[in-house]
Amino acid sequence: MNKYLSISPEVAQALEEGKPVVALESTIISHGMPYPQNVETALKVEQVIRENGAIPATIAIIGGKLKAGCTPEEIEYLGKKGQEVIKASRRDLPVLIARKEDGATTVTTTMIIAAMAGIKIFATGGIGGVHRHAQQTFDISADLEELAQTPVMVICAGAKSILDLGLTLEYLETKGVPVIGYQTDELPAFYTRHSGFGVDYRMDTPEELAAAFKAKIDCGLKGGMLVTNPIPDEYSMPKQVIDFAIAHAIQEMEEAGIHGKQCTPFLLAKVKDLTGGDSLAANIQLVLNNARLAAKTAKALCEK
Ligand code: PSU
Ligand code: MN
Repeated sequence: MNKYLSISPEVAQALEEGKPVVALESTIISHGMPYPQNVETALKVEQVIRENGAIPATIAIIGGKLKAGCTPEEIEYLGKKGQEVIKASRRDLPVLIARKEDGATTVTTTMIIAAMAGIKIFATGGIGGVHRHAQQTFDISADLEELAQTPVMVICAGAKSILDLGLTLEYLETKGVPVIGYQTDELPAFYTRHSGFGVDYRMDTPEELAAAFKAKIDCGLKGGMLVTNPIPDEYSMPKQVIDFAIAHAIQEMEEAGIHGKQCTPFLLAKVKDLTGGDSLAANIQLVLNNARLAAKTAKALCEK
């Protein structure tokens, strides 16, 4: 184990005893939702994971330490400090460690730290991907490269159509990342259950997900697996409302000349403003739904 990693006693014990553990990211806390809903949601997600038989490990960088398992106080700290916590992707890790700074982990860095700790399953809301107009901007999330190389299963609700979903799927195919639809043949689009794009495979039980992931690990095939779990029907949003908000947000972003790591947070915040509390409520529900599936899958993987 490396000296920069700090695994909480509860998570360390669970891993040692071969019990199921689910990793959770912290960019969703510091950058993805407003305070105090971000903290409430993060704690609720942990509770849902426990209720479904696994141990939660919220991942973050605090004072330069790579944390696998945050305390409720640390989650409160990350939530309250919000946007001031640096959004930490792969390229940021070494600098934040050396400077003993805080970092909110994206899908990328959560996968990295989960893999260091020996955690195999990770639940979140949405992943980054190939942005619209990436042909000009080259804006492709590091999340896709991480899925190509780090052996962690990421359970999400698909990707928001702030991205080019078709190009995101092409990229994942090139990189050899299996894209699984949970109880669906179609890639879900975060707030909505449908995108019009097919997934590689449909699987209907946590056991099936665990078996495929175990096979991947046992064969030494590098990289992760992307499980896309549609938002429950009763919480999904009308497609026109979301499409309108996203189109508007992208236009504003281009006019404002936003680029680099600011793009995703800018778009997410704009979409949230334009759709009011509805999108926040949907966001919370889909994360809880993913946490449930992740806990069950982590359990199934431990039983294999
Ligand atoms: N997409 C969402 N919600 C999020 C993110 C993406 O719907 O919170 C966050 C995740 O942490 C993801 C990161 O890993 O944004 C991707 O950022 P970028 O596009 O800059 O790589
Ligand atoms: Mn980007």
